[in-house]
Amino acid sequence: MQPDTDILGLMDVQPTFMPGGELPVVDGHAVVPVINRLLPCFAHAFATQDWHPPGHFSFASTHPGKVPFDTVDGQTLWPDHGIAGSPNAALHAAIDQTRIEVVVRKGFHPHLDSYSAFFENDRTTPTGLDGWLRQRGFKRIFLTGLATDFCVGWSAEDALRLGYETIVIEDACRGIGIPTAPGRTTVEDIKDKLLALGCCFIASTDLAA
Ligand code: VGL
Ligand code: ZN
Repeated sequence: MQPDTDILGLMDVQPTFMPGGELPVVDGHAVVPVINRLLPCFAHAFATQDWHPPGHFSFASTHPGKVPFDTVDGQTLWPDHGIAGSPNAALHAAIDQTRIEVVVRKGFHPHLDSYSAFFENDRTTPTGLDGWLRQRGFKRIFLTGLATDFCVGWSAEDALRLGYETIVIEDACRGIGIPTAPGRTTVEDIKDKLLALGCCFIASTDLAA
């Protein structure tokens, strides 16, 4: 480990993505204790929050006649979730925030969705995180959180393209898993894409006992 240039990223560890939340990821709450065991292995951490205004473009409820998981122009439509300022959009209360030095909120543009921590889904509007990480000298990013196939996966892809060494800690993530082909979901699809880009996948036990 390189304490000055390694950083742990917590992606959307928000109750809105956990059982009982608006867009529950199966077993999503299980990432919280894993992340709390990983945090002491790092001197630095950052977090993201999905942070949407009511009536956001990505909500099925915004599109008459549409239901969650329909698509419009390639955009997957979701249940209303991650409402800026709502209790379920907070970072999960049990997360130890001691080492979290910056929190990046994304998805606040009403007409643009944002999965990645680096760019909105137009893949050009930056969140500013790259500048922050670069100015602070971080070179290697370890990713955790929700969801493997959206926020984590898209962030990993952008991190790799931006030149960061990128490691996904698999058991510190959970995926949504939308079917894409027989026997395949968005989780397998993103993993194959990330492996081809040079992403590493490890287990939390590789870092923390
Ligand atoms: C996410 C679905 C909808 C994510 C955000 O950040 O993983 N997924 N909005
Ligand atoms: Zn969202």
